[in-house]
Amino acid sequence: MTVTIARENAIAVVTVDNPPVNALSQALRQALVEAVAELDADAAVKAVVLICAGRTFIAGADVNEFGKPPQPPLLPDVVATIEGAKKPWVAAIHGSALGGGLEVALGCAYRVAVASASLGLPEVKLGIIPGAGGTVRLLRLIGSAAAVDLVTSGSPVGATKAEGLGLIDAIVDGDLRAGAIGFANGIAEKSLPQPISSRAVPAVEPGFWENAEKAVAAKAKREVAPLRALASVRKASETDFSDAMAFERETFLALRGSEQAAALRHVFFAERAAPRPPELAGITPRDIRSAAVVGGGTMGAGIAAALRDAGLPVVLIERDATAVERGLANIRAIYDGSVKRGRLTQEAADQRMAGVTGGDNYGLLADTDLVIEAVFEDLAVKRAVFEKLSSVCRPDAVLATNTSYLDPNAISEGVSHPERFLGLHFFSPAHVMKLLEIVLTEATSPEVLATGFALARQLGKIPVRAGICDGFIGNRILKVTRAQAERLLLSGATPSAIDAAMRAFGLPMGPFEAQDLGGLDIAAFQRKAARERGEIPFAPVAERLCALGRFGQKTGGGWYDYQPGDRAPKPSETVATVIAEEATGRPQHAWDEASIADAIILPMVNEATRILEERVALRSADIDLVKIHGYGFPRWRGGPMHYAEARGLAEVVAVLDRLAAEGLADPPCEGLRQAAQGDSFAAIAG
Ligand code: T1G
Repeated sequence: MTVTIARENAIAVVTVDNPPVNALSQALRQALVEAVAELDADAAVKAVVLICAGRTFIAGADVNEFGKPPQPPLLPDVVATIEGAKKPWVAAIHGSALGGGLEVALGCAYRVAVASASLGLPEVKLGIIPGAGGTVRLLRLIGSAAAVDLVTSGSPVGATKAEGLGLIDAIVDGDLRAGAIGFANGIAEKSLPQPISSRAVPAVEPGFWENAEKAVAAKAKREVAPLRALASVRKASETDFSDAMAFERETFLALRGSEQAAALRHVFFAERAAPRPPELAGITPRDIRSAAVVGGGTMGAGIAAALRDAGLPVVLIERDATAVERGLANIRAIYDGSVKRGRLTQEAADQRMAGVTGGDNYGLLADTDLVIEAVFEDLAVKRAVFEKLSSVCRPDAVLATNTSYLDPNAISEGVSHPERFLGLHFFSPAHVMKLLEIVLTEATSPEVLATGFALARQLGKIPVRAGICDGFIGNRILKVTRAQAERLLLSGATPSAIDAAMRAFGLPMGPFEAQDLGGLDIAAFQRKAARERGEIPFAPVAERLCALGRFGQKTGGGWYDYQPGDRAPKPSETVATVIAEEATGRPQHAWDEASIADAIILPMVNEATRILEERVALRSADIDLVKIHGYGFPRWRGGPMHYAEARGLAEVVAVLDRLAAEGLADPPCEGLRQAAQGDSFAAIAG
């Protein structure tokens, strides 16, 4: 880490260089305090530019220091020192000024930025709140409403919006360093602006804080930090600066040690580790500059849109001209929806569509770098596709299947150069869901696996390596969750109580609402395939509902009844009768939210541990990412594996033993018992 000072006539340029993102380590904080003293003492210096080397301005406090006791100089003191400097400091921002980085910039007398810069206070996404004056200075600069939005959402704003808010003083065109020096020369002879900390807080409308609290609570649900952040901004508007700073610091320190903060930090680092798995270190991926999708249904169209969103030209192959048109229409519908929701301009949508070529001639793929198959989940149909691809594509073209439940080893039988084949399991809607399970076959080469991970980075997805088993990682766990949910139905719980308990736990919806939304027939199809493999899937009630044609919302009834045009689930007498019949003779239990959550979540952990033992997943954090990004597991719980470790694996084993003794769950697998001895999954996987 270095902080260098250069002098451009009367302007001193302080350059921070602390790769990879100029995080505010203890050494950097110390160097900034020393720079203020040095430059205050230099009469030749009339103004100071604070700029960063590398990809970004200061991106925040060093998250690696969070688990340790704070070391002086504390960031609030660093910011106060800059704010109290005798010479005006100008923050020159590129990349992202985030968290403590923006707080340092708020200590400066001025802020300028390049147009591509972003500024934000993402602390609530780490389960904390700004801890160096962000909630106390911001509203003094941009007003309470804008400050509340920035602080409680954690979302950054671009430089143009920042300028409109008054968060920055100017946008610099061209070279930032030269532009910032020019700006500094322009203010050097002016009197220092009033420090933000001593500015008055703009008044708010009556009821502002009460309305803000309702809005933030509705969005935050069970996350603690956003409401605490709001409380800190409100405190800043109702008390003097020093009291507000004390309140902010006290709140920040209390949250920093919280379970939610630990969970969100775990996810933060897991997401950053995922695209660069250690087992692929040093392996060069193939370049992907063109792609094709075979199959223009829901998944194929979503995958094509995801590829286009990443700027790749796409060929959409279907079996005939009519199917091609239907596939193109499916992609166009995705972009029309984005335009309608204001996510894309019409021009951008047209440009995305222009990059898609439809055709029913595989010869179009003769020079395509990557082809993803997304046709009907039938082995013979898929094999036929890959037989054609093997004969028309380049031998080094990467061939991928998007299958959810079939065996990629079986699909790839007969593919030429099988080392270039892998599974790329997208989640619907494929252009939205972040998770991408990258499934290797017995033949997949490390280079092609690395290409899958590089593609994920190109698409902005979270990649997780998966070995082959029924359902890979996510859907295999989902099968256990659904079987568990039915076990609870037969022991006295109702679909509504189970769904409510899972929503209370933090899931976006419960297992029965989710099945009604997706359709019960999909799982029925998978259970039929499982029976053909000699397995005995447990779904006595679901089987009977399917036999009654109750496939969910699309048939007006599934686990719940639905009034025409109304998607609100209503408890169903028909379903209650089927449950009662199937539950006959079975012991009944009194269930509450906590016991239901245990009986659903802990078997999830048990199955996930089996997945680790079998090396289908290599790391417990990968399984957390699968559940968070593929199935909506709450981030603030860190994922099922982090949740289990935080709760204590010995307790998890004890609860599962109790449930198993009552026939309500499988007993803990050997790997879970072993992990419990060290209270960590590291013993059986990283
Ligand atoms: N501390 C330490 N390391 C960090 C870091 C941070 N704040 N942010 C990123 N890294 C590492 C990351 O682990 C990875 O490391 C590398 O940088 C590239 O990250 C007092 C208390 C800045 C937008 O929440 O949003 O300030 O794997 O792959 O896609 O009020 O990183 O290469 O070894 O994400 O270009 C507030 C979090 C902290 C910013 C860049 N700040 N970071 O994205 O690169 S709390 C944040 C990001 C705070 C104050 C409070 C992104 C990025 P490695 P990357 P990127």
